[in-house]
Amino acid sequence: MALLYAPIEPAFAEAAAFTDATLDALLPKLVGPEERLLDAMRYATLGGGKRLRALLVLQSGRLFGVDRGPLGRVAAAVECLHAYSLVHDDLPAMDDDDMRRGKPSLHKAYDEATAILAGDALLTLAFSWLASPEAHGDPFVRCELISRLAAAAGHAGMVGGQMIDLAFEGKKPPLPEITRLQRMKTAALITFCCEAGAIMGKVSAGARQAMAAYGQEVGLAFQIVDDLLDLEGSASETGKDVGKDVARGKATVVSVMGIERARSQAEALSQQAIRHLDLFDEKADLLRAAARFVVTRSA
Ligand code: GRG
Repeated sequence: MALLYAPIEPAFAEAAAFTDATLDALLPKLVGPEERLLDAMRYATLGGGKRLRALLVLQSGRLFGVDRGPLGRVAAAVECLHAYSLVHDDLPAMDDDDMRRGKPSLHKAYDEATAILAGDALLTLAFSWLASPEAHGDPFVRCELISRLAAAAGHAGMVGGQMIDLAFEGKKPPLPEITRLQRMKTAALITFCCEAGAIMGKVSAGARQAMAAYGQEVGLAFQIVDDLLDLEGSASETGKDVGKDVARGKATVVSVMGIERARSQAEALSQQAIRHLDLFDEKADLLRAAARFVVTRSA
């Protein structure tokens, strides 16, 4: 039977408010002939999204006693990069989605050229925030954050996973290949979020490894539930069109295993994630609750 942890909603609300305020302060102000681009960057990043990645950065850092200011900057950087991935993912050449976070996708609200440029600018801006001394006083830590995030987001992570996702459309790849794709596309960035606090706290290799293992399982469970919500959820709750995976012939854990086995698999991953936190005390309870959240969420 699943253990009950403290409610996670207040931590999500706090992560969202803190991240929005940090993003608002860090994003460029609307000036000059490039104002349309800057406005689009704000449209993509502010006032929406669950802020799961920010929450994971903030809670992993809290576990290791990292200061809130630097954590806020790293959380904002991850959400900025995540927003880029959603903007590009929604483009007609990618998943071709008209709705995101309950409002028109960026290319619908603006235009495709602006969406491509805003995504590019958000991606690069995220790294500049990590390069600042305000992200961490130790330049070696900043370099580690930058190189780990680059690995998670690039060809061996999110972008590579997206390429495989597109290549698998209409095909029936074996389950291990789908799992590899989901590790890259979704779990790599979520793993970075969970490792970030350990990197910033300069903790032992064992503690960092536990956080990375936790992030992997949470990331995979999150993607399985995302695919389940695409099949069974509603557009009003998820804030985006549903039923797209079947329509596009997407290869997912759900398409291979079926709904019930996929749900059990997500549940098992959540339990496994929680076990990776066994070496931490009750300070990790919100992370334990986050692992429950990813498999019980409806949006
Ligand atoms: C480089 C042209 C170009 C495109 C890249 C990087 C990329 C396109 C796509 C990334 C793949 C991607 C969007 C994976 C999806 C992961 C996922 C389930 C995202 C939804 O995350 P939520 O539900 O979103 O946390 P919110 O809105 O709550 O932040």
